[in-house]
Amino acid sequence: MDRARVWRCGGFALALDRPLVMGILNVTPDSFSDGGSYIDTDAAVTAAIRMLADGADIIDVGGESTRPGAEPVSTSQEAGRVAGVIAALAEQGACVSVDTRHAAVAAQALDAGASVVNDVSGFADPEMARVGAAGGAGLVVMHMRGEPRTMQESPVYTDVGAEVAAYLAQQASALERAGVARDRIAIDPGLGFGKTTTHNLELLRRLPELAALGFPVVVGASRKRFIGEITGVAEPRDRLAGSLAAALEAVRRGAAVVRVHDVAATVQALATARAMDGEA
Ligand code: HH2
Repeated sequence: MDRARVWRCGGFALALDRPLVMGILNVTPDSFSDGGSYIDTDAAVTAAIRMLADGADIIDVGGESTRPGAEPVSTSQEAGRVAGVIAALAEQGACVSVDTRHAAVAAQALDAGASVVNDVSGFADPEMARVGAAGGAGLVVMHMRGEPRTMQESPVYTDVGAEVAAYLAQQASALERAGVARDRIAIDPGLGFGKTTTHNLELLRRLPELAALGFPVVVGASRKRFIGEITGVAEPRDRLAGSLAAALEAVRRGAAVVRVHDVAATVQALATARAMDGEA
């Protein structure tokens, strides 16, 4: 790996010489594994501060559940859920990401101090690309097939690895053409977004192909349904061991950032794996 690389996210230059941990903060009543826990701003900020103390590099704040079958919320509702939390965390000096598909929400989040825009729809909306390009935020370009409400109905690919890689390369190039510096862009295969368990596993096996595109690769496997399908663990909160295995294997195959619910456990697992490789 090129050890001098950084991912530029607003005022942060995040060094990519070790895997980064993005802690998930869902300020929603209905997210698949932690919905309802942090709907109150103070509780959300307290949870995020705990994640930062546990070693999170970025806090990813979301105000709309994108779980399969989720109903959309209005952008004003979504922005209202996230803006106060983002402002409070940015004020504390945290690198904050906003997990949104909506340009109006991204714009308000950036005004509130977010340093990253994480778009599960891959900046396909020209307005989202315009908001993302303006200013210096880091951008996570994720692959999704279809819409959250319908995406799991019957996803079909000829070659999921090649199709996801081609899409991400195309979206990243479009952002570069819109004026986004290359070192602001990260890519994400979007595990579970219009993918079966077989597709997710193939994407995890083929992460080196995504890493070879030259952008930091973000992987979000934490507590997802495919881990439940592999292990028979129905309750998302009980999928920590599977989530840790997925995070470690993703990093071993080239992921630069892991998006996780359980920050302390993930930091501990990554530190142990790195020590085994003789890295500090
Ligand atoms: N997964 C979810 C949401 N946002 N963003 C990126 N970049 N990558 C992911 O894999 C990803 C994501 C879904 O997980 P979660 O936020 O826990 O649940 P919900 O969608 O219900 O909020």
